[in-house]
Amino acid sequence: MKKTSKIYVAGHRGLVGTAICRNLATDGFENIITASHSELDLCSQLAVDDFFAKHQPEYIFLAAAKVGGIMANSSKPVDFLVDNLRIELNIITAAHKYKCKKILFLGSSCIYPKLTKQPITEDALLSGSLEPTNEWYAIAKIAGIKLCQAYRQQFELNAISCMPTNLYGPNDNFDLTSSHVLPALMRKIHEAKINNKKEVVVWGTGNPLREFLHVDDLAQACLFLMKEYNSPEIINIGTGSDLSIKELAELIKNIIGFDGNLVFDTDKPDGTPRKVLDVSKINNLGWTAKIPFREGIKSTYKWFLENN
Ligand code: GFB
Repeated sequence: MKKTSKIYVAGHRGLVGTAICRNLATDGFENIITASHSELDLCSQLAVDDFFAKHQPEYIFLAAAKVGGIMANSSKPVDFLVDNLRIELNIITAAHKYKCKKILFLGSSCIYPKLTKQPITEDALLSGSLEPTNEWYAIAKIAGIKLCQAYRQQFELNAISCMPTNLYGPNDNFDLTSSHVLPALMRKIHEAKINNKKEVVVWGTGNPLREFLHVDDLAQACLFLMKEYNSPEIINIGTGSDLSIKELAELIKNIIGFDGNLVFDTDKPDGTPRKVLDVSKINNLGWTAKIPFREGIKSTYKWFLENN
């Protein structure tokens, strides 16, 4: 990938897409193409085809997706399955048709079985049953992986797939009905503090274990893979360490400076009990996460205060 290469970032307004654009710009890439939802509906095959015919991108970061936390995933199965299948199919098909040089597809750690061995190695894919709260999203993402592998096998498209762990950072979604846990707890704890509340409600038991990666680390990993990785096999991106939701809530309380109590709403789902990725494959290739968790949460909180 040259500094002048034509690079299309699909999903450039989301958490991941903004970070990829930011990191591409910092690294001196000067020919980045983007299109907002009103300019290009990625669920429309015709629109995507026209866009590719007009712009002929050489490299594609496929970061566009219908995403959300545990409640959004389980309450909108059609949106999570259909929108994601359409987006992937339209873009990967167009990448082949318009002879793009390389495409990076972003999957998710939720593609792995609910009760698989931890830390999760890439070969756990399709070795067991999925977590029911996000199986719709997971099935769509698995289809995206298989599309990349199929286009590589049949047509030699250089399509690679990476599996990021749970992400956080600037431009995250802080809407309490659709967000992931980290931005949700940040907002709830912040609002409890400024409104002098005595407690904050945390969904589930607080026992599930999750791994969190700052989205700037993810973006650097994506750039690294676009330059260095050319295999049909999926590759994990994460830190390799995790903590419980209760510990996460305590950490955010400490950073924000809230000393009220945590109340656990066990009517809400826990989801998968543990989801920590084995990242030895990408580490051995030469990439590791750099942003310490506490620093990442602090800078994300600063962003939240400035932007919400
Ligand atoms: O981040 P999250 O929504 O998704 O929830 P998953 C993680 C854990 O945090 C669950 C708990 O055990 C939630 O019950 N939690 C506690 C909360 N309080 C809250 C809260 O206020 N909001 C939210 N959202 N959670 C997602 C998948 O699973 O992981 C997606 O649904 C995606 O498909 C993503 O793959 C990476 O980690 O359980």
